Amino acid sequence: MTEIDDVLVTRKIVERYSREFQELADVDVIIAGAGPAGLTTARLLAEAGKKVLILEKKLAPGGGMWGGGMTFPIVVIQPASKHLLDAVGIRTEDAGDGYYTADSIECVTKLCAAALDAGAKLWNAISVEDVMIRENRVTGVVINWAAITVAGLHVDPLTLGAKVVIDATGHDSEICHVIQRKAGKLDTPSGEIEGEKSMWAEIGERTVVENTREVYPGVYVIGMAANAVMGAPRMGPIFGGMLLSGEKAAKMILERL
Ligand code: 48H
Repeated sequence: MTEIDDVLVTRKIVERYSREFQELADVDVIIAGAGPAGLTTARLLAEAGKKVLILEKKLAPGGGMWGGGMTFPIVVIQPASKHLLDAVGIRTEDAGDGYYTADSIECVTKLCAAALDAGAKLWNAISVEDVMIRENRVTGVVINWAAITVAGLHVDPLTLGAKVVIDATGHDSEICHVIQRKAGKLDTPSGEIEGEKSMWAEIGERTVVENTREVYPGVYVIGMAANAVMGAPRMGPIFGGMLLSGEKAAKMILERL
């Protein structure tokens, strides 16, 4: 058996991380947020051969999907989005009345595994705190360790370049907020973030797909963030719209890359 040298363990980790950091300093698509919408887009873009980097500020990917409905680990989806679960081997149950259910833990783990298997890279514990803008177009993101942000330390960040940036940060729509603060106008009815409306699943599920769009040159908003930015309702523990939003964004982005 090989002897384990503690310092060599350190070297192996730093060696690989530095190599990967160099390779991924400039990519086709950066996705901020590893919830169901971000993971679905990541898989589809990576399957199409794009260089995709997902940045997630928490340790665990999955966003709001782990907890199902009020921590009952079950989600509901509608038939129109079932193909996006089938594609990654997530088992669904026909619950009658036009609803399917799925285990939320199985959903998160398989959506994530499928994105990685397709070639997307995911870095956790990294926050996207700002964007780079050149000639009224976003050309990349500004990142910091999430632990630094949480500790409130004054540490200057680093930057990563991307042809397209996706705001998949959920309810908080953090990337759009940064753009609004720093660049002004977004492609929304008022030119500003409209704000999320209260629960109405039927409307919210439809609008989350309609609202998936390029909201500023070089930036797409998807998933719950799309409804938050466009002034549409939340929808509770129904996740099909998140997956369909991810699918729509991938199609739109592939048409231009
Ligand atoms: C890096 C960040 C940053 C940042 C946040 O919330 P999510 O699961 O987002 P979606 O859109 O894929 O799914 C929404 C769904 O989970 C949900 O909340 C629903 C359906 N709600 C309905 C209702 O009525 O409440 O994932 C977003 C991810 C999270 O993991 C965040 O930690 C991460 O984005 N994130 N990552 N940099 N600045 N901000």
